[in-house]
Amino acid sequence: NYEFGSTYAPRVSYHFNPKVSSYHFGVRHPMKPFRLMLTDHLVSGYGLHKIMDLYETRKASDDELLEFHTDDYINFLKKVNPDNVNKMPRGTLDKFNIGDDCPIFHNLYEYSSLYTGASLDASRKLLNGQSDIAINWSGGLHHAKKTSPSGFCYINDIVLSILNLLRFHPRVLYIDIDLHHGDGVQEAFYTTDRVYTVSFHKYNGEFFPGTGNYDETGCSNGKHFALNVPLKDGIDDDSYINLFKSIIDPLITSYNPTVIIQQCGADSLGHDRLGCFNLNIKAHGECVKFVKSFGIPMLVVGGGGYTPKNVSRLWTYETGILNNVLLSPELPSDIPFLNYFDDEYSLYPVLDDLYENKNSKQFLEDLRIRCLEQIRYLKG
Ligand code: ZL4
Ligand code: CA
Ligand code: ZN
Repeated sequence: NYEFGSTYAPRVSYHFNPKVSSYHFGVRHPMKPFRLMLTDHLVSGYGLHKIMDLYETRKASDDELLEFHTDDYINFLKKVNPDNVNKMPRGTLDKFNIGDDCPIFHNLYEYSSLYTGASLDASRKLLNGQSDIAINWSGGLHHAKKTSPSGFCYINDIVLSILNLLRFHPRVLYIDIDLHHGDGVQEAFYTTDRVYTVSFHKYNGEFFPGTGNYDETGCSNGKHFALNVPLKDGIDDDSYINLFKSIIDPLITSYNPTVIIQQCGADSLGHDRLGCFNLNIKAHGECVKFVKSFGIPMLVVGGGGYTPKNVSRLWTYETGILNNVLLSPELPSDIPFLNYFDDEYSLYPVLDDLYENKNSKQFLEDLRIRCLEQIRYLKG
């Protein structure tokens, strides 16, 4: 490991509770909280826990969850369990969107309040100036709605953290590089100019959650304060990085946010179980490094990511970046679950060899121009 970029040495805090990795969505469900345990072991295996402030996080309180979600929904989450779920009044499961994506599993409420508590703790560290960068890999559950779960997300820890940050921050920028559209966060702040949301994602009108075309740009006071970057299968490292930088650079300069929250969903990597992009770990990380280079306080959260070994590689690499440390490719040999990495004992496996890039040069250039036109509305 060696250090880089010594000019900006942010104070970094890392928010985690090992308990959050012990819940099970059910056999074969792609969302595996265990990936968080794997990440934590790799982070400490590389010695990164020694250079950050570590906080074991608490559960968010009901009152905190009610800052965004409805009473009705929170009460349902609190009382439902696998044994009583089929005895609920008719229509309850449909009303609360319970099914294969969002199943009722044991201690679901505890799981949700734990990852949310970690994001709220992290946002508090930024608010009181004790951290410049606060990390919660267990958060980033961007689909959850005010009155229901969606796409593996029950409580929207991002919306709740942004609401917390808005108490003192005039302008919050939300950047979402998960494979999926950050619909829950976009929707929550669609009519305000105090939060700018931007999401890069796979889009074809059908792919989950179905929203996120470039014509969704906000409404009312929020008109021109939402940006969507709809992409096709197979996007590669260079195309993604170029597009990301050429959008985020003018966006940060024009909007001038006082705090940034970046959702780092790992399903945009190549070889993801639910994915269709061709990104390598270093390219994904380059997007985090670029945002960090502006020196604006950052809340960094996880999100999707369905090939656990690569999720943990990525988030460990990004923890390094946020601490100005470039990690050696050689994995630490003394970590629990080392056998998970037996495909290749490297932090940087080749992940860009699966899909054809369906994003032509012309398509990407048109998209870039469209996005820059949107950003230009911010001036004057
Ligand atoms: C699964 O194998 O596209 C859930 C979900 C459970 C186990 C057993 C049930 C088998 C893939 C997905 C049947 C599963 C049918 N099990 C799932 C329209 C859909 C309806 C549900 O990264 N079926 C819904 C949600 C997406 C849909 C993506 C991304 C979250 C995030 C942030 C959420 N939902 C079609 C799918 C399986 C399953 C296998 C699955 N679900 C893949 N994509 C979806 O943005 C955390
Ligand atoms: Ca996204
Ligand atoms: Zn996703």
